[in-house]
Amino acid sequence: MTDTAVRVVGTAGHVDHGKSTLITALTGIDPDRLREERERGMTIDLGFAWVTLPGGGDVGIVDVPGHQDFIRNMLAGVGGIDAVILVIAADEGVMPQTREHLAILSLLGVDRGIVALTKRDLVDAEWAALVSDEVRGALAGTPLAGAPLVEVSATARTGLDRLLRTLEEVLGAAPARRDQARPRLPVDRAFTMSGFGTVVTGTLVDGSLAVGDEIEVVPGGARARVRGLQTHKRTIEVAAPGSRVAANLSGIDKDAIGRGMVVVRPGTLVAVSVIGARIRILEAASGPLAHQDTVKVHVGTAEAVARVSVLGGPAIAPGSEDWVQLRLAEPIAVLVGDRLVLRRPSPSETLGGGIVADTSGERMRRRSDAVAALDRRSATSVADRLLASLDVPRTPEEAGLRSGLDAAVRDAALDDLVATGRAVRLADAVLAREAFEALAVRAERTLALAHRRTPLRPGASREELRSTLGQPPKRYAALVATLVAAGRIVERGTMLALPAHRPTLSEEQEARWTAARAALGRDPLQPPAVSVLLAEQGIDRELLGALIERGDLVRVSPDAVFLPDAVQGFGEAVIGALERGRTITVAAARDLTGSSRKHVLPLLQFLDDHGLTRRVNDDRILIHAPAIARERLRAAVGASGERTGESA
Ligand SMILES: Nc1nc2c(ncn2[C@@H]2O[C@H](COP(=O)(O)OP(=O)(O)O)[C@@H](O)[C@H]2O)c(=O)[nH]1
Ligand SMILES: [Mg+2]
Repeated sequence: MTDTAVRVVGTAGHVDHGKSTLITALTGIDPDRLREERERGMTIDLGFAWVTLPGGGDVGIVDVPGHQDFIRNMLAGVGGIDAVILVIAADEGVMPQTREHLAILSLLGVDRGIVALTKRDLVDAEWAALVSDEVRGALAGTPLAGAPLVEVSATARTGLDRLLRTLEEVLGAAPARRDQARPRLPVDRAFTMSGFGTVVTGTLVDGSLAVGDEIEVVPGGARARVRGLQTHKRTIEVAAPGSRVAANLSGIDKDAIGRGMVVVRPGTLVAVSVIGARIRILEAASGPLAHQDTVKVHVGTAEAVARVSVLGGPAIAPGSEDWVQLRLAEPIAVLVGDRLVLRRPSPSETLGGGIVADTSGERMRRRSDAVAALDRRSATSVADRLLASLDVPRTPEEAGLRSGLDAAVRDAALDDLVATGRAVRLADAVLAREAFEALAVRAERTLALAHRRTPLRPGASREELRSTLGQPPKRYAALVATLVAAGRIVERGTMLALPAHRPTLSEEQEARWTAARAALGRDPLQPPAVSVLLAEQGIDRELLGALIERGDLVRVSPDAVFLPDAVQGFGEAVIGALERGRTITVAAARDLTGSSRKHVLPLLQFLDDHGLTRRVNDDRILIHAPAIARERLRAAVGASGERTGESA
């Protein structure tokens, strides 16, 4: 027993051509499990069986109904299959549902399979050859054109071994099922088993499922846990992508889950009500698909009624294709890249199908905009597809989801886009260069507006800017850092500003400042406290901030400001003294500069803080050579505000 080749095949073909009988002959399991099916001798719903191939691998088989009344069940069954066994009765040959199933397989991208020419016991060799030719003609131009044809009889049990060997060859050439670590189990059956509770079955795609996993059911959002797993009635711990799975779920009622829903890891898939897709209408369709037509959309095991907006013109003629937007009556769980089939409800007919290109739900006002957006999203190059999904910052996972790329391809393409400057990283997210530019320009405009509204303020607060850009904190911080590094905006204390912005004072404020400067200049090393400036000179906090910003004042401590020249002079005096005497005490600094202890303490602390001096017990010593200390002093006095030409 090998677990490596976990494959699923489906049957297809006209009613009564011998599909179910063939599966029973091959597997010993009668796929017609419903009493009604057994009574009527006709498959109504999906049936399931499995068989061990000659080489040892197991293959699951989904048996579908052939009758045209049950095409919807057939569609639910062939979603995740690796290959098809197209069954054609040798006595009847190609019939309407042979062609319809063939068309559906082609729309769903099932391009591997074999033709089983059944009921071979009922015809002679000449007739069989004739029908074979007819079959070749029907397959011509379809993805199954080159499929091997095997003549079998289920009742006489001829050709069965050859059929299995051929099936093994076809499956051997099939690519491994993709594993995107994002399992999806489109549910085809949900039922209760006494002693177990709710069980769902389906063909698992895109990832594996393990016992103990927490899952979510989409749509609906119900949560549950995987209590047990089986494939082909064998109990397993982990189900591999591409396998038939029966999952026993705990914590969920049977009524909360059914065909059409998808079991996923919580939060990895959302249901959508608007789908953008490129749709091809079958050559054999009875008429065009017109704008505003009502159709049935089939994707995975789900189906939904939808209104069609044809985007490129009034209608899509048989044999041609166009973009459409499907507005669904009920949301369904789909991903970009999923195949879908459109049917007309009555008279029942398969119209065509295509690939989901957009699930963003955006409704474009103009058709041309919608077409352009969909063209971009479905662009053939991987990088372009990815880029099209980066119209706003998205995580690699989100971008991959939207562009239908798996992790390895996605990450390589992202690295390339970032390296070539076509995309920009912001924390956990990436966005297209144009989208980044749009954000950058919005940031600049917001700041320009803030500067105009509050000319005195050094800038806008980070929170103000963030609220207009609407980004989560980490991405916003990364955006600001990128713009600062590029010199497009500057940080002014806790504020952000355009580099050219200088706080501008009104005439009246300038007058107040002139008076305050005179007060500060009277005894520059013993200036009035901030509280006094406020009370007596009308220098409020905002004006004070602007003056510091302009470089007219140096903030030495939260409550002490000095004129720049005073700080400069004090610093030079201290450096000079330390050049001569190595250490200086607070008292010595006070006497040297003719200041007071109250003022000298914060000034000395300021020098410490700016890396000129260091405190050793009650003394200060120079950290570096005097030349370096002088340079640091200039920087410290200048850096507490950006010095403008006039005040420097
Ligand atoms: N003589 C003969 N009859 C067959 C063979 N396979 C199926 N049948 C009969 O054809 C009828 C339809 O078969 P069934 O498997 O239900 O067809 P399905 O609708 O394609 O699943 C049944 O009466 C079968 O007994 C076969 O190889 N030879
Ligand atoms: Mg059948």
